[in-house]
Amino acid sequence: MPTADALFPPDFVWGASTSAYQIEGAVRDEGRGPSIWDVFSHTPGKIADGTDGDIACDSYHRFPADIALMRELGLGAYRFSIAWPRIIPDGRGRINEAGLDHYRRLIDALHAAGIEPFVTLYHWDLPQSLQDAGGWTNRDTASRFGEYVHAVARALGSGVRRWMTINEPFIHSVFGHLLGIHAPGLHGVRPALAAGHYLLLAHAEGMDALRAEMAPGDEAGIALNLAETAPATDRAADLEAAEHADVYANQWFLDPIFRGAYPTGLLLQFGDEMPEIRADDLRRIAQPIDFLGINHYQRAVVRHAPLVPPIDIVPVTPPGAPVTATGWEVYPRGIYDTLTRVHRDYAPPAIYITENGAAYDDRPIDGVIDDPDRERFIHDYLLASLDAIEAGVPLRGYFVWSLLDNFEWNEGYRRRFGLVYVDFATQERTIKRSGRWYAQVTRDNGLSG
Ligand code: IFM
Repeated sequence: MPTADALFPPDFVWGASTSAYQIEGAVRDEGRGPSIWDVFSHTPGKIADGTDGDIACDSYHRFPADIALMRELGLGAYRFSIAWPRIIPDGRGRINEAGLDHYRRLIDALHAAGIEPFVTLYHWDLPQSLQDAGGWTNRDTASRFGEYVHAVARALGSGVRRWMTINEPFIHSVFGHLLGIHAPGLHGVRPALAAGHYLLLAHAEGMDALRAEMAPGDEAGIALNLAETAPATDRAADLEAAEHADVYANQWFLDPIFRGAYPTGLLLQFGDEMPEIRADDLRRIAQPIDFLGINHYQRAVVRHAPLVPPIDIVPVTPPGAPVTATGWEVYPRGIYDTLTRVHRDYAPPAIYITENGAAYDDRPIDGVIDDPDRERFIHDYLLASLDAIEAGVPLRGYFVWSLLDNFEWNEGYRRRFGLVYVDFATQERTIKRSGRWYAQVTRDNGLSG
C-alpha cells in the first residue's frame, strides 16, 4: 500500500476482538445455561439466514488453533467476552466451576503465546432465567451482574489486567429493547431507557466488583459504540436532527459515565419514560474508569423524518459514498472526529479502539481470500487514528473487529468481518489477505511506506 511510514507509539497495543456468543458455539457444554441469544436465534424469523450460534466458529473447542492464528497475525492482545451463562447458568446462585476452568485455560494459553487478554464481561448474552425475571428492565439484574463480576474477577483476575464491564449498551438497549431486532426482542421506549439505565448501573456494580478484586496497575473500563453525527443537508430540520442524534448516539452513555448526569436533550424528550433513578445511581455510574473502549464503524449522517417515531430521525447514506457489505459508509475521518471529540469533551485517561472493521462479501478463490477493500478500510482508519494521536488523544491500542468471520447477530453468518475466513461447513480457517497485511502492521508497529 503506497504510503509514507506511519508509526505508532512504542507501547501501542495491536489486537483483534470477538465475543462469546458470536464464536464459541458449545452452547450446552460443561454446564452452560441458556442465554437470551439462544432463545432469540431459535425463534423463527429473527435471524436473516435462519441460523443460530449453536456451533458458530466452535471456538470453545478450537481456541488453541485460534491462538495459533493470532500468533500468525502478530497480535499483542485479544479481546474476547466471557459468557455469563457459563459462569452462573441460572443467572443467580450456583457458580459453574467448569465454565471458569474453560476461561482459565484460554487465558493461560494466551499468556503462553505472549498475547494479553482484554476481557469483556458482558457482550449481550444474558442468562435467560434473568430475562424471565425482567432482564435489563429489572433493576435487580444490575446486582446480579455485580455478583457475576465478583466471581469472575476472583477466579480469573490473576491472569487479566484489562477488563471491560459492558459492550455497547446503546446497541443492546436500542436493538434489543426498542427495535426488537436483537435479543431479547422487546419493543418500546420504556424498556430501552430502563435497559440503558440498568446497564449503566451494572457497569457501576461491575466496576465496584473489579476494584475490589483487581491488583494494582490493572485497569477497567467500558466499551461504547460512538459515532459523530452529521446532517444530510443544511436544512435547519436536518441540522437539528444531527444535534439530537448526537444526544442518543453519544451523550446518552458518555454523559452519565463522565459527568454523572443524563444529557438535558434526553431528559427533555423522554424524562417521563425514564425508569426510577435513585439518589446514588449517577454518582456510582460516574466513578472513574481507567480507560474508555470505543467501538467505531461509521459516522451517523441523519435527516429529519417527522413520521419516524420516537425520535423523528433516520440515518441516510450520503449519495455516492463508498459502503461496506452491511451498507455502512466508509468514512475514515469519522474515527478521528470521534476520538478528538471524546478527548476534548470527556477526557478519558486512556482510550482503546476496541472494535473497528468492515464486512465484505469475501469468497475463497483457489484457497485465497483476496479482500483489498478491508485492507484499505483498516489502513485508512489507522491513518486517521494516528492523526488523532498526533492531535493529543491518548489512544493506547487498536482492535480489529473481528479475528474470525462469525455469527453477526440478526444477520447470521452472511456478514463476514474477520481477518480470518471461516468455512462454517468444515470449520476450516484461512487467513485473508487483509490478515497477512495486518500481521505486517503489527510487526512494523504501523504502516510502512
Ligand atoms: O458484531 C458486532 C459486535 O458484536 C458489536 N459491535 C459491532 C459488531 C459488528 O456489527
